[in-house]
Amino acid sequence: MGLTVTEKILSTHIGEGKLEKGSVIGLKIDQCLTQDSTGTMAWLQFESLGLPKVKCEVAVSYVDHTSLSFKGESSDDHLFLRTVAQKFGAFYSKAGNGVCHQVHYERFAAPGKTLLGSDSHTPTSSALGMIAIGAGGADVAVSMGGGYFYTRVPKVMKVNLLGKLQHGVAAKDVVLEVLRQLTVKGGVGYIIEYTGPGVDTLSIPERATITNMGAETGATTSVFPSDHVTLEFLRQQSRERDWISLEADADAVYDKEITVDMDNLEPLVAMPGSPDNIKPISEVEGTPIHQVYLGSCTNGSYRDMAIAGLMLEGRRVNKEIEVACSPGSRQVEQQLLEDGTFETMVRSGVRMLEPGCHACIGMGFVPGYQHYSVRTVNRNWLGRGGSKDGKLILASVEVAVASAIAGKLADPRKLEYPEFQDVFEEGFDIDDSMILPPVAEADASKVEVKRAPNIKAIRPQTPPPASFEAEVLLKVGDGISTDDILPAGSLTQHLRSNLPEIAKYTYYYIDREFAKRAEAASSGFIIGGDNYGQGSSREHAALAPWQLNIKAVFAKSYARIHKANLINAGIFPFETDTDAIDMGDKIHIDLAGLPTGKLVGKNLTKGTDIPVTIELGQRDLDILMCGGILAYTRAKAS
Ligand code: MIC
Ligand code: SF4
Repeated sequence: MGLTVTEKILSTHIGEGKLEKGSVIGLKIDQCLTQDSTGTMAWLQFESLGLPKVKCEVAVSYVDHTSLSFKGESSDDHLFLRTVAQKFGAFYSKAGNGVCHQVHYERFAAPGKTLLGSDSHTPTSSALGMIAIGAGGADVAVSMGGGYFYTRVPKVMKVNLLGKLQHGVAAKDVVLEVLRQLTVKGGVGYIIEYTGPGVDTLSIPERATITNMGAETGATTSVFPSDHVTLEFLRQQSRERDWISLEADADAVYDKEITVDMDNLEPLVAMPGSPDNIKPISEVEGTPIHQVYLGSCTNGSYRDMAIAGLMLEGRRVNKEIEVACSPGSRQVEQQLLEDGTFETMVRSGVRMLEPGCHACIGMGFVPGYQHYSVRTVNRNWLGRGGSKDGKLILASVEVAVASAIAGKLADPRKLEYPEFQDVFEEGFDIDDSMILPPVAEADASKVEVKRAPNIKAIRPQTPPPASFEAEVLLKVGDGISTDDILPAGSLTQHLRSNLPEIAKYTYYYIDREFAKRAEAASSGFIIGGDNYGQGSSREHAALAPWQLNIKAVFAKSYARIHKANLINAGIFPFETDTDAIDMGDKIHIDLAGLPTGKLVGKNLTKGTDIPVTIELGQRDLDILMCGGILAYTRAKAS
């Protein structure tokens, strides 16, 4: 039987367990990445392992989420991240060098390798035929230290790509179509693998848009083969030595298959509220808008920006709206300067920002009350843009620019503009001067890790009692995202290394009293619905409730990364039908049945039983019984 690309890479990286669907394996990790908003926690946890240096082949500490340092605490975080990288043998990508995923696939991603990153869009690098997975900072810390990444062997879903993208239709529309078919839950438990004749027609930046936003389906990652297109891209980056050919065998077997026919695809948008709230442009054309934002790790490539330039040549953005753009990386920015696109953009009225995450995470360019903002980013939940009042529409660069010109949602197929030609096809003058290489081992020991007072150590994790009895302190519905649990943006971004402070913003937009209520109680529970904790890898969304004494979450189902983060934080992720449980109910649950995965809680307020399940591997169970991954790692070491 033939193998998929996924199986080929996983089979060469199994460190523990067997490659059988659903069973837990320990995966060897070749490369690791961290960024500034999850990185301080990841590196603090790495330090607590007591190792002299990172053990994976490549580790990179990026600064992109807080690159403009709206608060001094962020500059303190950057200094910590630089010195800790230098001490322990990692690369450091400075503020202004770009979004981690864009820089990583340009400068480090390599076919056949594995990458673990403390950011949910780490799968972007899988565009080059690698298995790149997002995880919580604790898991990344362990893999930086040479430890395996434990995960269940996912099923493999084939996306059969047919045809070729037509004028005005983009790779973003391919992934929006995948989201339309799968929804934000349809990828859970899968690695999505792209095959079929259409693959050949897509460049690496287009593939990266697709693998990036595949994260929104809940999939572990999305992977493309490594072919002649991959080789060409690596040649442009002067990295052809990293290339290997990697394709699925003709008789490879998949667990599920869907088809996207690019010949007949129309531009799509995700309307406010959720990345799977998909509408064809023809249905929503004419919707008035206030803002357009171009950039992010989804659409920040040279190709994306150059297309924006081609569409804007000889045109101006509509006078009534604001348009801003941040290139994905400094390499992209330099290319835009060299080919003249930067000037075209500025002349047309686009406000050019430095490379980084910026508006995508609500760090600037926050939409006003009930304002529609068209963005080329990947997420549009309530509060995502930095205020709960803005309405975010996700779109391709083509739709965003056509809308910027029209001042309302517009169909790019109706606009004439030249086809994209890559003027850097032969290669580009590579400048890595904003990536500091690892410090030589002899000098590394002399580096002092700089820690400002805002960088607070995590309080000790303690083993759970034999049973819990506590009140439901919050009940929420289906699809709660990590942005709901712990909002991003300028409100909290500078507090990422200060758990006691950032915890005060837990569920800030949903229930402003929650944090105070939880802090006052010595223990408590949260009740959730389906796909609880979807979205980012933000382990603060688990650590902040832990800081507030939350002992367990009862939900109908969980998103993969958040469930792992809850376990790492020592919070029990129980699964149950939560409809009959209400806020204020008192629940008793005995943990004796834990190893069987089946327990019965008691709703003391209602006098009813609550049958719960909890799916745990042996390692998960051990982590929970130690009180969290830090306590577990320490116990193992001693
Ligand atoms: C995001 O896009 O939600 C983030 C901000 O990049 C997060 C990480 C974080 O919270 O820092 C992610 O995707 O994991
Ligand atoms: Fe940054 Fe946005 Fe990408 Fe997250 S999704 S890494 S905030 S650009």
